[in-house]
Amino acid sequence: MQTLDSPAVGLIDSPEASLAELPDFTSESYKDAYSRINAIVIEGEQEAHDNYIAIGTLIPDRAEELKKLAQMEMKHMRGFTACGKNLGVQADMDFAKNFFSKLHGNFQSALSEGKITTCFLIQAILIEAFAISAYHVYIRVADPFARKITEGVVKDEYLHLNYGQEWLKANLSECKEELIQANKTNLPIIRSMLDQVAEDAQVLYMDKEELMEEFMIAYQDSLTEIGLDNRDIARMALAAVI
Ligand code: PL3
Ligand code: FE2
Ligand code: FE2
Repeated sequence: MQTLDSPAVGLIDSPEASLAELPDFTSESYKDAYSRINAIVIEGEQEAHDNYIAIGTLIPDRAEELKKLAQMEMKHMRGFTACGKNLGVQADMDFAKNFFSKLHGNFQSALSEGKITTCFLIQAILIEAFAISAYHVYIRVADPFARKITEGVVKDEYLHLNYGQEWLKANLSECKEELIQANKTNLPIIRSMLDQVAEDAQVLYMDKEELMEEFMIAYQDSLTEIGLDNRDIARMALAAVI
């Protein structure tokens, strides 16, 4: 275990992390955990790309805008692929595909039924809030190469969250019931994904409670923006714990 006195310890200069200890990015245990987490992020960015293109087929007059979001996701995917390469890690893509399979299946069913609200909730709210929380926590403990990339990515993810938010807000009166139902089905899946990744995340010095806290902030802020009141939001958030 490195200590602050150890010469190998890296200190980063952002204020909130100025005294934080960083993991040993070259250790086998770090690389092993990273092979799964890196794959999750690569797969998540790829699926986000596909999902925005797919939502564009349901709202053709928004297809151009959605294509721009999708292109950003491809750029994110390439960035995170480079992060893995930089550490000499081979991403475990089979693991990642399985990790996303439930959410992927639910998105595909919603898509085939033309349920735009459910598609936006899954991709633009739940997945983006999950990504934002993970990237915020990761930035504090990432290697310098990955930190730079992740800082660029997280700004884009807010644009994506906002995009979904704006659509849901504009359509709230017609979509509220579907939104609540879709949340009830899919928030527990996000919760279990977080549980599944927690052990590997800890190896990267990413704390589970911190991840949950960041997620709840992004998620609740976004529901507020959409126009839901505190009681609705509390009810919706409860789906994560019961
Ligand atoms: C949408 O733009 C992106 C979707 C990606 C979802 C990622 C979830 C990440 C969970 C694991 C936390 C690790 C973060 C570390 C980054 C290398
Ligand atoms: Fe992304
Ligand atoms: Fe995104």
